[in-house]
Amino acid sequence: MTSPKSLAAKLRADESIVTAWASLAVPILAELLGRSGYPAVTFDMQHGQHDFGAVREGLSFLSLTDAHKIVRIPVGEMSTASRALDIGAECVIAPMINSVEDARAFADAMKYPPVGKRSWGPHRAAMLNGQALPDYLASANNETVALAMIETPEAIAALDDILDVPGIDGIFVGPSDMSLTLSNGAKLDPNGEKTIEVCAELAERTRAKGKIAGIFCMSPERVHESRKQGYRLMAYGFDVSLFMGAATAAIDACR
Ligand code: 3PY
Ligand code: MG
Repeated sequence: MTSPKSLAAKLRADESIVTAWASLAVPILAELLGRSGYPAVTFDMQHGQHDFGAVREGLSFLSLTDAHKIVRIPVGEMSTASRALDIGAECVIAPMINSVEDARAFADAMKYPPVGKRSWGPHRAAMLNGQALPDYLASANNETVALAMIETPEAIAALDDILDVPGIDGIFVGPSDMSLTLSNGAKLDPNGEKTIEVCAELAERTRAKGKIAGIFCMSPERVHESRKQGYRLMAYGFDVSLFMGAATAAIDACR
C-alpha cells in the first residue's frame, strides 16, 4: 500500500519537492538540512565526497527528520542503487542514462521481480521505515523512485523509449552536462536559453507519459520556472555554497 507520506506518493500526486544537494561527507549535515526545513536531501555519490559509509550514516541522521532520502549514484554503478535502497534511500538518481539498455540495467537494480532483478536484503531500510520485511516487499516497487538522468543528445533522442522501460519512474535533468554535450564540449551553459528550451521539452515529454520530471537548478528562479514547466522534483541548495554563503555573510557583518 502506498503511504500518503511517501516521496513517491507526493510526486505522483503532483506535489513539488525541493531537495538540498549534499556533497560533503559529513553525515550530520543531512540532518541539519532536514531540520532547516528542506523537504528532501540528496546525497551525491557521483561528484560529491560521499563514500558508502558516509551515505549510510547520513541516511540514519536524516531519518531523525521528516525530509525524504535521495541518493545519486556514480555513473554505471547499478549495484550501488540497490545498496542505497537497502540502507534507506527512497529515491535513486542514476546519471548518464543514455539508452534503453542503461535504463533497463537501472530498473533491474531498483525493482524486485517481476519488474526488475533487485536482490533481497532491505533490513536497514525496513528498520528505518518501521516496517516488517513482508510489508517492505509489498510496497517497495511502488514506493522506491527510479529517476534516470537525461543529460546528453543520445538520451534526448531515446527519451520516449527510456520512459517506457518498466521500473523507470521518471527523469532527472542535468543542465550542466546537457549544455556541455549539446555544444560538444564548447560551452557550459546550464541557464542558457537553448538549455532551458530543451529542459521544457523534456518535462513535457515526460509528463505526457505520466512519469515524474526532476531537475537540478542553479537558482531559486530556476526552481520556480522549472515548476511551471512541469518539473516536480527540483534540486536547489548545494551544501558547500550554503555553508560558504552563510560564513561569508557572518564575517562580513562583523567587519
Ligand atoms: C548536471 O547539471 O549535469 C548535473 O548532473 C547536476 O548535478
Ligand atoms: Mg551531470
